Amino acid sequence: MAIATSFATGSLAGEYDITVDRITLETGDFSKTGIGYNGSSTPTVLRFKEGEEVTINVTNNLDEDTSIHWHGLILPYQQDGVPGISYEGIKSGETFTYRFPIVQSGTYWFHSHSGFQEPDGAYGAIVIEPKEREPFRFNREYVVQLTDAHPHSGDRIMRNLKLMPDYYNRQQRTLLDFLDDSRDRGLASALDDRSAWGEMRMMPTDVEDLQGFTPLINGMGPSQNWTGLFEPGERIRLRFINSSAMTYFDIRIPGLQMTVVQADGNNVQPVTVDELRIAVAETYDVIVRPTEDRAYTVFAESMGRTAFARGTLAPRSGMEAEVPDLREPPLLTMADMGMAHGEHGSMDQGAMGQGAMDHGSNQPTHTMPDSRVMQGMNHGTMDHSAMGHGTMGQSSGQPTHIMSDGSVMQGMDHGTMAAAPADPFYAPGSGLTPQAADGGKFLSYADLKAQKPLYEHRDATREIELRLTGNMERYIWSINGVKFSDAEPIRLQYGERVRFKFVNETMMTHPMHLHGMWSILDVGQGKWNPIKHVVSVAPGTTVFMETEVDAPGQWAFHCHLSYHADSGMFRKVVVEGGPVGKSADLDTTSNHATGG
Ligand SMILES: [Cu+2]
Repeated sequence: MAIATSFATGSLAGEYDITVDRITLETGDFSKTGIGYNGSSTPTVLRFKEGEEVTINVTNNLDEDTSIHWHGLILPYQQDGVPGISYEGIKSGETFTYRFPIVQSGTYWFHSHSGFQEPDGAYGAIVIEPKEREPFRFNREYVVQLTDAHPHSGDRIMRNLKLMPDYYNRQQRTLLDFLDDSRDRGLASALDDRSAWGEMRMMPTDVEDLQGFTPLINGMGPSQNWTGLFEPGERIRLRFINSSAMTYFDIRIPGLQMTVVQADGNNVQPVTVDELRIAVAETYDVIVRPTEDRAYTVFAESMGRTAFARGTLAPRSGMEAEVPDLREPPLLTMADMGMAHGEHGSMDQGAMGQGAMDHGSNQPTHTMPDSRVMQGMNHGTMDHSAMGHGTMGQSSGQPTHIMSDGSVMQGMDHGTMAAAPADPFYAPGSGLTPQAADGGKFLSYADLKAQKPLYEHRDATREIELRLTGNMERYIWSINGVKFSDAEPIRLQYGERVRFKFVNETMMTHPMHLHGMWSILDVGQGKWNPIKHVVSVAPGTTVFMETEVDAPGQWAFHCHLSYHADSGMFRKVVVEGGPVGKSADLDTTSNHATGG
């Protein structure tokens, strides 16, 4: 075979050209001017082979600077494509040539790291064929690249969010909802609940802070119905990529189960599910096997249930299957505000703009009055030290979700909690814990195990705590209460194994993305912990990841929600030291970067 020959002679190399252009985006709901690659609103798919030396010439046809970041690829930092950290970016009219070896396989993507070009359409897919045979079989494959196309430009969205953080939240609860609550729960508790949310200056519907978008699959809106063809009985590999600016999707294909075989480009031990949630910037490869001669809907609901992407798998083009309705939007509970675990001592009340909440005076516990731990929490099988719940206040007796004014918080609904199995990646009692549409299996991070560990397992040499913080009222997002423009870089030493502790003190879910090095997500499986490039942290939870610091240079580390990254939830990481001749010549003072 040609590939084998190429490897033998060491000459496998490919050259690729990409132009960055103004394009017109037609979603079926609206049309707007956006940014695309190679003159097209259909995302470009780059196909590489593991071991290949790639040369990619990127020509900027815009009248502004651009950049391309190769999301999830392990490469020299000067090729990473983040203006202000990796390089200066690509000026209007110029061509920048990237050169790097492809040292991995799997599904990845690329996007602009300049301003809001990515939300405006500047994204594409990367598929890398492995050197060795894959541990699963498939007859054909499709890239299924999701995004949340918005009629407003990214710049306009950011301006509006800064003026009015709930500008795009169309699900604010109404008087009618309030009367419903009063009828269901009694007027007093409805009032208490209402005032608690009011004091926190947020809404229980703040699951998505950007609404009004049209989800696309491979550049096509629901009415345009992207379709992938199959022959009944074939195994089809779907490479899901979430290239949204802001939107998590819950994906299902009614009538088909999905066997997850890769997460973020790395093989995982296969797990068969009915539905999965894909965080912004994640990728999941699944295999489906439709046996019937009929169409199936690929249905991806936004996590806040305000919109859906829809595509079709069918034996012949033009076929359609039933399209499900959106489910009821989830409502945040006080558990999502960090009330569900014992991290309150570290909450920065000032930064959260919630001076009225007196966390100090109530012990958040999930211990029943008779001091039994609540059923359904499944603490027995949870590895507390690994999951970071070692500080949970289990012993102090009172089941208190009591506000400072003495009212008991609503929305915790302990009765129904007992029935649902606990998922350590969602705060207990959370309104966000996903459930499969028809009662089937929903993928959890806890299900992900590496097929083949990339690293020898060892204890971390150091722990770094990163509290995810924000001020919803001013639309400022930060880490440890400090936004990027005021922050010192995170300094790592080559050869360390660093354990990152994410404590989400906000009401939003944040997909945290470290460039240049793998993020080993701690699901309590030791050497089998999955290897990822994005780690999603739900409200009120503490999540750990570890990184073998094996890439000298300077890297970006940020929330992948575009408007969170831009408003400050972003850090520069400097890796000091390294093998002789390999350590980077660092500019460790500059702290300027843009984009998500
Ligand atoms: Cu965020």
